[in-house]
Amino acid sequence: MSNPLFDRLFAAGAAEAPAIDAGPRRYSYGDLMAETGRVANALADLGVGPGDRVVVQLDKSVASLVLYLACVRAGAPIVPLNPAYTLAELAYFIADAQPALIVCDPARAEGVAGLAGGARIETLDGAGEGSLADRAAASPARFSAVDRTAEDLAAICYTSGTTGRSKGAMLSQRALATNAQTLAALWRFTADDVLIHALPIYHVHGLFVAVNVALMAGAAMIFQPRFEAEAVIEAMPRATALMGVPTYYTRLLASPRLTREAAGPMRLFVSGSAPLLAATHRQWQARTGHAILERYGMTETGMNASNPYDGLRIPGAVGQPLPGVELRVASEAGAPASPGEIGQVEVRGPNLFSGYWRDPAKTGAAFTADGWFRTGDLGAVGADGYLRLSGRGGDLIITGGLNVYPAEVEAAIDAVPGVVESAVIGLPHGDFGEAVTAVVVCGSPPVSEQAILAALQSHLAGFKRPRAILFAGELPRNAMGKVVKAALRSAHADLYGGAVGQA
Ligand code: MLC
Ligand code: AMP
Repeated sequence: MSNPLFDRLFAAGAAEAPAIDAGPRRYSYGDLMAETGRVANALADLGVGPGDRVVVQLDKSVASLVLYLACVRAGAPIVPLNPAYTLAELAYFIADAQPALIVCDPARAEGVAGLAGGARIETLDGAGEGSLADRAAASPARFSAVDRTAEDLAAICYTSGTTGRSKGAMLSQRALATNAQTLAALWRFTADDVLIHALPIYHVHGLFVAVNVALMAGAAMIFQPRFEAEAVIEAMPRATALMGVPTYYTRLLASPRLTREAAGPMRLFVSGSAPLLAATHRQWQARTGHAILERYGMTETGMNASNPYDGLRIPGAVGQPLPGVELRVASEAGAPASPGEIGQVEVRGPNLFSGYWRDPAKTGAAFTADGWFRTGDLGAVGADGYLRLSGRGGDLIITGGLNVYPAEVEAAIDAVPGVVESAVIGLPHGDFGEAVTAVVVCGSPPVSEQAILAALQSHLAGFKRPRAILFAGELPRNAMGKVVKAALRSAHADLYGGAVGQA
């Protein structure tokens, strides 16, 4: 009888050991266990049973972290969602996931009620106050973790589709537990570590890499509500490790307070979710004396590859397959690529998701006939055994570590009265790596940039809305009539000053 993920998350931390430092409030592993028990009891009282989905759209707080742990303990798959999503975006996820419970900010409750279907709604705000907190406070701390098999689901995480709607990646207890265990060992996490946790916890990086790795090692976390470069630098003397997206590293480098002394006590800086420029890697090493450890993963697979803890961390390379993970590159013809040859990256291993929620057709299409997952990423494995990524098959834009699918943004822009058509591209940007940019063809009378942005406000989360809108008489097309986005990208490559600023 066990709950493999929950058991492992709490296996290493001694009850009295520090787990979370959240400003004035600190929590030991014992406190975390008790808080988690109260929320798990509250979930049970609300009728949330094993397998029931819990949709969570909350600001980052210790309470929202505890809710994740309580869902694992209660056997209820969590569906974490970016708090920046509009109600229009939320409607799809709720209809698709069919949750038993939705937990949202009190300010959102009224709007969410109109979308909830049969789901119950409870609230939690950024300070951890709300109806769920009230229920938990009145509930006992003891709770027997619900029995789960390794194949039972722990989470459903939505990834946007290149075409069509978002797909819910089903993540099992096995996938999450084995991946975090592997990373904790590879990156040498122990109970002596203190991780600066500045990432959001609605995505794989902040939740299943940062939180799971730290807890499984019995380490402590300095839990910051959002990324602020100065707050991270301030925490470094009390910490040993940081995980972040490349934007964190470029913003930290922009601070004169980032020095070798400031970073001195730290032992590990991990980057992932988007390409880390080799220039950033080198600049970081020159300034702090530390080589950033870059790793590669995705929602469907967790982490796949990592630069080594000992040994060479190569700028521009995402490293070697993790222990237990198989990785291959398929050439265009489907044959194994030769060393250095660019092809499709495919992976296999216990870290893989269990398919897309209620979508066997998309699940089937995501795997090769011999059972490997097609990541959609392009890359090459060199003679040195390191994987170097060189782009993606589709037009995916990664901005500040968040994925944006042009098709979704184009559909929203095209729906604005007066717009004839649009093409959305990512252009090099010093802060975000890539910036969402729209090229729009208008009818007569023309529509202004402000009018388009205002119309998008209630449809798209801020990170998906274009940083700039360019107007054109027509879009470049090839002989097949398809918009040639590569031509648009090269024509406007310097719109934000190119990638130079990022180095
Ligand atoms: C916020 N904004 C962004 C943005 N984040 N715009 C583009 N890209 C982003 N990533 C917009 C807001 O809508 C707002 O616009 C304005 O920027 C200021 O918002 P903010 O909240 O103050 O921004 P900031 O706090 O500076 O956030 C930027 C950030 C954050 C980079 C710190 O986005 C972040 O923490 N990103 C990490 C995402 C992450 O965890 N990715 C991992 C995915 S898992 P306006 O117009 O409203 O003013 C994954 C798998 C793997 O990929 O391998 O890990
Ligand atoms: P997501 O769908 O949000 O999980 O994003 C996963 C995608 O992020 C991957 O398929 C890659 O394209 C990208 N990604 C993750 N880590 C890296 C990295 N270290 N370098 C380049 N791209 C990365």
